[in-house]
Amino acid sequence: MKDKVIFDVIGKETKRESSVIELIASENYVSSEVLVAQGSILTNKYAEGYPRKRYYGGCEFVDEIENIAIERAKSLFGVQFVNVQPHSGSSANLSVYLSLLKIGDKILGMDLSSGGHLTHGSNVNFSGQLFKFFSYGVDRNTGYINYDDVQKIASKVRPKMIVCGSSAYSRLIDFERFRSIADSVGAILMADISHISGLVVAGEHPSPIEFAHVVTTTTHKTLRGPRGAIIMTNDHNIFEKIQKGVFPLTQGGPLMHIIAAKAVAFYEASFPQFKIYQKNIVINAKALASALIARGFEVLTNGTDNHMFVVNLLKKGISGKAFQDLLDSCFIAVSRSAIPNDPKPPYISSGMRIGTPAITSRNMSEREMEQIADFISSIYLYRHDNTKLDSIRKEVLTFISKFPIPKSYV
Ligand code: DSN
Repeated sequence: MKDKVIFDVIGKETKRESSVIELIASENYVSSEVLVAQGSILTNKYAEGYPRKRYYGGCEFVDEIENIAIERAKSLFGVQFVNVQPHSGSSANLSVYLSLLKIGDKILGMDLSSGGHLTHGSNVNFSGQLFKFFSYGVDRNTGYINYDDVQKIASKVRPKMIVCGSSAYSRLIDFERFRSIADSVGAILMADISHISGLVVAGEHPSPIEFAHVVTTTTHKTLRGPRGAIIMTNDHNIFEKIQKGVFPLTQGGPLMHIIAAKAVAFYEASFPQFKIYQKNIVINAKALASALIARGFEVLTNGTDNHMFVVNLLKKGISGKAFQDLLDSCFIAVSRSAIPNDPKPPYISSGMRIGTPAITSRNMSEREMEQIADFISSIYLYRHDNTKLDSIRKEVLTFISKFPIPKSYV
């Protein structure tokens, strides 16, 4: 008998996803082929180990799938070695740290409130608890990473590893400069490109592959694949350590259904349409940032080079959490975000992160960015007027109904 309880709730989530303007920078809509692969019978299979070196029998077909996923990722990113097994960005980063460093080693990463990630040294995360993390932030005046400051901190701290990449930084990352800083102190450079990997594949953001010793990325953000991650390197010695660091050090059986879905996503990302999609993500992010600035919102760094930006709400007298809840009630999804030197705790925060990967998948363009900025601005203006908010809610629902979620992209 069907589990009505769970499938009813999945039905509600399906409706929610189709009826909100999705501006969460890390979310996207996968194709139905990605969905079918990740919902396939491959979930039944245990395959601890790697192709042709498994600890279970009957792995001939999952070997084929994993090899295809690896080859596709190699060609997409132009890299020599790829591990496609990490279950998530966090487990990918954990595997890298534990493979290449000793517990307690010093690592330099980006501060969480400047746009870094939990796994880049937060003290409530394994990273901050197992390793001695130091952090760099952004320039107080410009909001950009100040590479001279990073160099100064690195020279003082002399970390074993430098982590670059972020969850909420809207400007290009200079991987070459990071590498020269890492070299100057003998550190390994890890680039976590989880947010921007789709842009990297499409040439919309410089690639870290030739500069970083090791690169991690999730597969479900701009890359538009299933929830999961991969680890890449051009260094054979590093790769051998990473292989052991993923299995058996930090993971058991790989999720073969997810690896198949990753392979499908890599296939989709190899088409010219994917390049156009990534270009449009950036065009839309720039347009939405400008439209919000024109309506009196303060955007960190005054704009963006990538798929997202952060709105500073300090002068608006509303917290990130309160604005996120307000927008949620009007069918617009954003994620609140800390801002540099945020006076509020991360759970409340003073910023709002906005991204365009999902709405660009729904074929919105610059014209719609003006409309979305109008919605956000009116919702803020009429936040205490429920009648007015009700009429905006209706307009949002009518607007979003014109942009169905695509089932396929190639
Ligand atoms: N939670 C993800 C994000 O929203 O950026 C990063 O892991």
